[in-house]
Amino acid sequence: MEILSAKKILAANDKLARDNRRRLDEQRVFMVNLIGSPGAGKTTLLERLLPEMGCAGSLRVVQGDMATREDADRIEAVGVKALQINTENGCHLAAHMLPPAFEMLDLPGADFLFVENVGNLICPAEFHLGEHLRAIVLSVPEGDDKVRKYPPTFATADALVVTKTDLAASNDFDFERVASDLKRLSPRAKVFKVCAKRGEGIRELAEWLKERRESAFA
Ligand SMILES: Nc1nc2c(ncn2[C@@H]2O[C@H](COP(=O)(O)OP(=O)(O)OP(=O)(O)O)[C@@H](O)[C@H]2O)c(=O)[nH]1
Ligand SMILES: [Mg+2]
Repeated sequence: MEILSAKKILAANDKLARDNRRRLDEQRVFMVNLIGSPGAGKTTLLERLLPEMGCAGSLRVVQGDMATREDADRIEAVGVKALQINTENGCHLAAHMLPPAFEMLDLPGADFLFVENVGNLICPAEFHLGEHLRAIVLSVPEGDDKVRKYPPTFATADALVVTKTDLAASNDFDFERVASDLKRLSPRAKVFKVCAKRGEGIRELAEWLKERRESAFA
């Protein structure tokens, strides 16, 4: 009997991710995959970031959650077209889930597609979606040891967005330690410190994402 190994499943996912990427490139839509633990502040970040990105009509969001459409509702409340994917028992999004979302979100004409992956710091890392950029979201209350304790995930980061910086003092959060752990795993990754509650650090992140899109499609 033939065994379908995890390696083969990932290879099949990678192929579909490449197909997604080709389609996004053709349509000049820059896809950002946001990965982080449940409650890291991903949706709150998007609620503040999207209005900083410019024209709402040029933005699309896919929300991955096991259940509910609450996150998509939150995004639509800031005026951006969003689609909720419910994975039911699934702990991550996978590349095959994206093409139906592309259709439903009317992708041509968009500049950015943000994907908020299912809240999980481990499983989404291996499943590429065809994204141009991967941002790992780490909130201060999770602790400053997480980068070195979950290396496979952080090794794939193009950006690390540290959220809830208003809680740094009460959590003895060591930003320098986080940055040096990340440098070993993903030297290319840029670090952003963000407090969505106060709107701090959001503009810098928005500007950088726009620059990244411009250079990707130059
Ligand atoms: N203190 C503080 N709390 C925040 C900040 N950003 C988000 N939160 C809170 O963190 C909690 C989780 O925020 P969400 O944005 O829903 O987190 P999430 O990562 O989208 O969660 P899932 O989608 O369930 O994985 C909420 O109670 C937010 O109000 C912040 O900058 N500071
Ligand atoms: Mg969320």
